[in-house]
Amino acid sequence: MHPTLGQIQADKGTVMQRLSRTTTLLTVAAVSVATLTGLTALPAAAQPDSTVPAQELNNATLSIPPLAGEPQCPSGQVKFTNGRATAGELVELVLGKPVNTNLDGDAAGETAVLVTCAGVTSVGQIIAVERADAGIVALGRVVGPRADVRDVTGVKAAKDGGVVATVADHAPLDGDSAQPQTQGRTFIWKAGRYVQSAGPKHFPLRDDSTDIGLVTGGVVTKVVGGVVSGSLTAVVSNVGPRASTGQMIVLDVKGWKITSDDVTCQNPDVGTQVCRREEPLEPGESARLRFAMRAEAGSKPAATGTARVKLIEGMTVDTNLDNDMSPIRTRAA
Ligand SMILES: [Ca+2]
Ligand SMILES: [Ca+2]
Repeated sequence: MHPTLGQIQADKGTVMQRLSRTTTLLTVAAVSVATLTGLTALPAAAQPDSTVPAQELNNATLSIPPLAGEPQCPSGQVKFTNGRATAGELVELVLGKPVNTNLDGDAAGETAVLVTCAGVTSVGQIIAVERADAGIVALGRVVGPRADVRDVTGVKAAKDGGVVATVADHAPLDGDSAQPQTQGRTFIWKAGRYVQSAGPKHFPLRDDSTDIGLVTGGVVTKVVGGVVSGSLTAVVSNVGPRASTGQMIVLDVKGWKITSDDVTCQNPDVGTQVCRREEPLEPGESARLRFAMRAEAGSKPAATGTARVKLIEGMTVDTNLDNDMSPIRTRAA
């Protein structure tokens, strides 16, 4: 990725990489390439292959980008052993088979690998690395879950450089009835970021998909007997085009105890509150929900937070994540 080698050396690096993925065979390969191309063989140390073999990758410390909405998945500098990194009893990161390819304009090879966070849910992303003298260099996330992609489940080298990622519109839970649609989309490194260079850009509309959204109102708080309280209104809407099933509302505003008469909230303690609304919403229909917020005397509750709506998993799929989140903002009367 970093243009430190000359073009000829870099070209050789790519040929070498095609000839062999193992460090042991590289010296032999270098001689063969030099012989075939008539180039002068340089000392092996001067022309390192910048791809990273599976054995080395599987036991390395890698820089793992965080997965949005999956705080239980380890991120940052993560040490892998035999391709796995465990976080608690229920969550682990699992490396797939690494793919050697040329992600960018420089001819040296890079390595891409699928990193799956497996637990109650299973969500994948593709990261890229290369080897430099100092060790394995992180080249960032090639593709991960985002608005139109919920999951990444595979990676292979693209014919003309880059990688073909298998992306899915749905990350299944155990016992889930909504099967993901998958597509192959090609990504390359261009002008300082990973961009899609081939393959479909959107998923076709599913039979079981719709678009649910959430809008919150401001919270005006008052203090009575040292207790701060306020009322939060959230409107959940079904933009359509199909009927939704139940919805989950996740309220994240630290230091507040949140209750509701309109929905069933499972967490009585102060912190993230998860509430379920089981009633379906027809296209165009919305539901106004009220939540009571309360903070104990002397506590320091957060002034702001977020509210998010999700469809109860496994029944229908929300095709648009951009309208799922709304801020919680409190202010004193
Ligand atoms: Ca390259
Ligand atoms: Ca939505």
